[in-house]
Amino acid sequence: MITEHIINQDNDKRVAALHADYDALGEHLDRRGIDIAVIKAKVADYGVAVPSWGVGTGGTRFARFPGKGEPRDVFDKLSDCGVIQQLTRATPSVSLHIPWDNAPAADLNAKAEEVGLSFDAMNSNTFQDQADQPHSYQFGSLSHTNAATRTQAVEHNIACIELGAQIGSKALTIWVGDGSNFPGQTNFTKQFERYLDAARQVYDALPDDWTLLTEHKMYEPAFYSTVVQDWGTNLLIAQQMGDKAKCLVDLGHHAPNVNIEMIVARLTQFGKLGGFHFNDSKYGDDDLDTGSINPYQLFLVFNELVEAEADPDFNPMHMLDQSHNVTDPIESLMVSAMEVQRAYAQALLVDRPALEGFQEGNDALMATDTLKAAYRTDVEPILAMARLDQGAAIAPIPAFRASGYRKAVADERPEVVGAGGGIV
Ligand SMILES: [Mn+2]
Repeated sequence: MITEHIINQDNDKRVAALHADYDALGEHLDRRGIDIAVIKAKVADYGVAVPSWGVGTGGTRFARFPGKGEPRDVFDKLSDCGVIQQLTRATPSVSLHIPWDNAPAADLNAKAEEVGLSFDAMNSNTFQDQADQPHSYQFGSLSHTNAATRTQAVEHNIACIELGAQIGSKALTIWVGDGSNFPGQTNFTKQFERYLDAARQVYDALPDDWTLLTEHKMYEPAFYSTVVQDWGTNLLIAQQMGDKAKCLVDLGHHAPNVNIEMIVARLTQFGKLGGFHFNDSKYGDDDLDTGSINPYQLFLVFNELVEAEADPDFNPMHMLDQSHNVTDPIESLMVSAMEVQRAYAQALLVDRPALEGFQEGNDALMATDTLKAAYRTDVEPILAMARLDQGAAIAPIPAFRASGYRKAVADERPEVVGAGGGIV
């Protein structure tokens, strides 16, 4: 972990300028009828989970280039996630992926306590064969034509729930690679029936206070059809299962130009928005850093979330899910967590009574300008002050680079060649 001294040393260089910027923004927001302290408190309360696999270097279908000091196991991953939380105070929890992160629950709990983290959703893996499993997932898992393969996949999901229950997790995310590569290869209807039947068995094993999250994806690893190809199919699954089943929206899993914020609104309206996998994309499921391509879209998603926030039961899970091929994963995850916070802060600035008035009066220009006025506001002083208040870094990237953490872990962790890449 990084010493407080390193963080304070870097903060000392920036604190005077931050106070000046924060006070100026406070005056500006005050003229708009907004109390900056209220926004800062909400930002400070906000957290986005880090995926354990995100701290390793990802890869593409072409190659994987190992990074320096990559985590060797789940405990190294938790150390790296602890650093992200320490410097940003925006990532209080970690989402584990089983079997990649399999370890005794007591050891996971002890390490999480040591680095100041809790556990978010559990992620099962039935898109990849493990060394000791009798049935292959090459032709699917929960929807496989062979009943024994489906049973094996169901049992794996139940094992994930059992481990999760011992480490304080409250959700299971099922993601499958099931689908087809050729027209005619699979009967769409029978395949989906098999999927629903197997998913039902997992759902029935879920504790009462847990949520089952399913995620849609239109292509990859299957390239002709996937069994959960779009949000419509995903919603059908959640409706078929019951109240504990909800839909996960991965920002990268949509066709180009799809109105994702509207999907968010629809799922919210019917109580089926379970959570997010934040990332960004240019062409397809590129797994690019959150907010790096289309920060306005991210803001519009958060505009819907803030609109729904008034309902106390509305509590979707937020996680980053991206692949880092040319950056230090710790740095990318810190920047991405802050981009999510930024979109949230900007969405909190939307003048909602004014927006509603313009909507009711059919003033399209002023309605959209009301959103833009919030989006144009530079909220960085709010985010930075929220970090400073909590003992984190005003500027996490320079503080991380000054700490020498990456070099220190590179010295003790040998290069990992075969580790799992960024996923789904
Ligand atoms: Mn995802």
